[in-house]
Amino acid sequence: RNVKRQMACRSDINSFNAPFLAVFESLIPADEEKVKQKQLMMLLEKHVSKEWPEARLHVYGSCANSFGFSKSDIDVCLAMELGNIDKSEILLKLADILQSDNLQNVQALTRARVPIVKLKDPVTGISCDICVNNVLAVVNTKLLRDYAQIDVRLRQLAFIIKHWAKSRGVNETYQGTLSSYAYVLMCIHFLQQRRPAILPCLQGMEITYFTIVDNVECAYFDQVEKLQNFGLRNGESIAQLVWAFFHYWAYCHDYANDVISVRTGSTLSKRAKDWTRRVGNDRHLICIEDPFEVSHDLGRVVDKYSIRVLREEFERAAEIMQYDHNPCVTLFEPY
Ligand code: 3AT
Ligand code: MG
Repeated sequence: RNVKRQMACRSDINSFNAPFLAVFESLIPADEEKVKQKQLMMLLEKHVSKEWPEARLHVYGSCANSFGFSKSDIDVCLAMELGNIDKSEILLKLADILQSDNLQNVQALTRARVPIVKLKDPVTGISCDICVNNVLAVVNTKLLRDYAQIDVRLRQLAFIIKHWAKSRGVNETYQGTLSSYAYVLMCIHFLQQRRPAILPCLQGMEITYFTIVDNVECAYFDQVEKLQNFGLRNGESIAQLVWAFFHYWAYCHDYANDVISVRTGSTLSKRAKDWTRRVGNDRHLICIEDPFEVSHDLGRVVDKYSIRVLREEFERAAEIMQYDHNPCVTLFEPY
């Protein structure tokens, strides 16, 4: 542990490109599903605009950031001026309105960490969570979507990593492992670190997109159609990248001292962020800086026990990528 193991990649690695791409393809939602999501959004918009004409609905999370699997729930944000009205009041009212349409299981969860209305559309079978004014999540969704348009290998890699994390039970924030959002940031960071780089650092470039949300400045270069050739100098294949991703998190990342930072395109020291000791429930055992809310460590859910689980899973995956005869199957075996 903690030793930087410089393993050379197996010589037959490229024979696994086709099977990994097949895994990726099998997880992409079909066009009909996207159509159904739009229909449900239109239904929600009709109800919302009748009650709150000034309000806007935004899709965020995996249905909008281009990292969504087929059959994902839709995350929706209702954005509106609240004045001195309570969020719970809005959510209860919304639940009431939607209940009267023929939606199923409409439930207002007003005491959750992020209060939401949950529902299921009986026509399409799609489930949906609606929150109020979580606008930063709408902006970080755009950032992820913009990164995905620069090089297809990000979307391929992130699908494979999310699928691995879900199969291995390490995509459960309530059990101290990481969110899908955190895994995608780990993929972006990793591709920014390749030499030559496969992804740029959008927040380090000329600002073409700017907004202030909850007193947080969000600024970056979003004309990603101009960056289509960015990653071309690096010819690494998807199988090589999956191998290197697990190698990096198993043997190369300095868990004791480093913070990964997509915002700077690099790593920062824990000392510089004052993330060296436990404060309340934030233990900082694996540090992933949120690109906009920079005081927010997405690894804060990880505890003494779950960090071991995570690192053992990275090591298992690295070993499989190095030695297994059939990594595209073994990697995703249920735990
Ligand atoms: P799944 O396909 O549902 O696993 P997802 O991308 O929808 O992946 P989540 O459901 O975990 O991910 O989260 C929905 C969105 O909420 C993703 C991101 O825009 C935002 N988000 C999630 N966790 C955080 C966080 N800790 N800080 C800031 N934004 C977050
Ligand atoms: Mg989601």
